[in-house]
Amino acid sequence: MTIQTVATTPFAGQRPGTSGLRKKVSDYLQPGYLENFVESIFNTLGDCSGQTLVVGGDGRYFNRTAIQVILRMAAAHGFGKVLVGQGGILSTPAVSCVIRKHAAFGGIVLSASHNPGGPDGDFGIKYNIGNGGPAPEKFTEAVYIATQSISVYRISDEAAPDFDKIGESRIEQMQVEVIDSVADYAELMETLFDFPAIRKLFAGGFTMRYDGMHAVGGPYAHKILEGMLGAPAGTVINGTPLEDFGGHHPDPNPVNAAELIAVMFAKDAPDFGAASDGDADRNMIVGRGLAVTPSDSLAIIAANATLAPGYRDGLKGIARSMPTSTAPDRVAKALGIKCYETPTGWKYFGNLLDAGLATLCGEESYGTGSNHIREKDGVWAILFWLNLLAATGKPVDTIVREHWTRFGRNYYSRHDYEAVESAAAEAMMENLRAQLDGLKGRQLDGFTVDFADDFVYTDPVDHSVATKQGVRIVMTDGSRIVFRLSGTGTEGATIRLYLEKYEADPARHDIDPQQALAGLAAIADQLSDLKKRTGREHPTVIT
Ligand code: G16
Repeated sequence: MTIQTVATTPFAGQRPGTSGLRKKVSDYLQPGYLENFVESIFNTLGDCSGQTLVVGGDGRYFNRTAIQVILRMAAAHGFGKVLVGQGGILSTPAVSCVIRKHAAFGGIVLSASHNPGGPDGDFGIKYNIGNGGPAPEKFTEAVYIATQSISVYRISDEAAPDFDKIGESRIEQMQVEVIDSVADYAELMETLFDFPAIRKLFAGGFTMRYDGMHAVGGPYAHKILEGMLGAPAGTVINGTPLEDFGGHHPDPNPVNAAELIAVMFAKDAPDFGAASDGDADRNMIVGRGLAVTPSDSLAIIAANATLAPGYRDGLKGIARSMPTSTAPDRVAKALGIKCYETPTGWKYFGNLLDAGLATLCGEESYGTGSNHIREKDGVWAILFWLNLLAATGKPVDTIVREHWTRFGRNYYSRHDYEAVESAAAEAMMENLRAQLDGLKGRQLDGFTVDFADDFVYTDPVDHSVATKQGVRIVMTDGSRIVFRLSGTGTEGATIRLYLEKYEADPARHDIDPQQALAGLAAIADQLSDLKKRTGREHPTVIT
């Protein structure tokens, strides 16, 4: 069989966003669209000969077709070996784990994460580097530049080998090894958490509901929770990955995981509830009658980290994305360690983790993780909470309330305005930026502005600078209003408004968050003129 050199022309708009190239499936179905992007990745990598690549995805529509193309193109580019998850399945954290364990050159993750799937849904591709983490911006920008001038791509004309059965085969000179999708990941989890204590917890009648949302987390939860940890069958619901996620939006938040929330807020609720997203890197933690915010979850994990065997020696530091609440900062202060504030995007944590500056990382967007891999990790976060529940013997709501009593409560909410007309969203941001210089010291409905800026991040390791990472208005009491445009949407623009208010007094820890934040929401609307500019009276989603 031969390597074909196929003539092609550039597609506009192949610039990776917050996390890879996320587009409608219909975009990816255009002849050459996928090939152009993959060719640009390989060309940006340079000499790939003899190298090992990891490939897998969340099982959404087009996953299998994309893997076949990638295998044929990897063979044409001289890769020595590709490790593929059985059936094309690998969660995003599992890709990171496999890259690291097998010292691979890098990996390709096929997922649009929490975005809906199916022929009318979304698809995505992301390249991860040898440390197991998302490629940094300088790489993704180089890929984008390559997509703009591409004229040919190289591909083997041999059919891609079957990747449903574990085993080895070849395409051209390249070895294709189909691996168990869960084994390497499960083995790593066992080194981090007290599995015997969690097994004992389940054996004692502890009940849990894990919602796989018909996404890739299901196989991992089946094997680890019901298999290795002895949780009763039925603990995992919606545990079979489907190409369209059963028509649902696989985003583990109280809005999209409403089924789980209903179970956890019922009278006979299980002790613990959890969910993960399309590619199983996000997580939601729910106790009886209480959904834990991602920012609180990170803070609580950090405050109790030494209860888990893998973190017994303590933390080097914590890192959170800028819009994430400052709850983890309070824990870092108490622990005498640093809390880094990065732009949104897991890629910004990579250097901090590699340099040993941070051990735990987290984001408001239901992402939590640590230095065990270089992606956020939904199942890991759920296991951390199980370890915590087993070690303390306390229920989720007691752990959360005790945390608030000790550190204070950071009321927090995100308001999303989806599929807004892009020009209107951009104009709103520009108008906010234009006001920033005049805001310092201004009195706004009982708050005084401490400072206002458009977040700029200088990486402490490689000193790269990321600008325009979100407009923030910070009050003298630490309350914050943050505006930014999402980098993961596929339709128009998504405006994200993040609201945070700190409350130290335990007597005031039971207010409805939307009520606690209503004053800040009104100020945000007044400053941005959001309703008038977008024509939207209400957010599309409130989490
Ligand atoms: C990705 C990134 C996260 C980010 C999230 C939302 O997550 O990895 O770092 O917080 O998108 O980003 P945005 O606010 O720009 O939409 P995922 O789970 O979608 O890969």
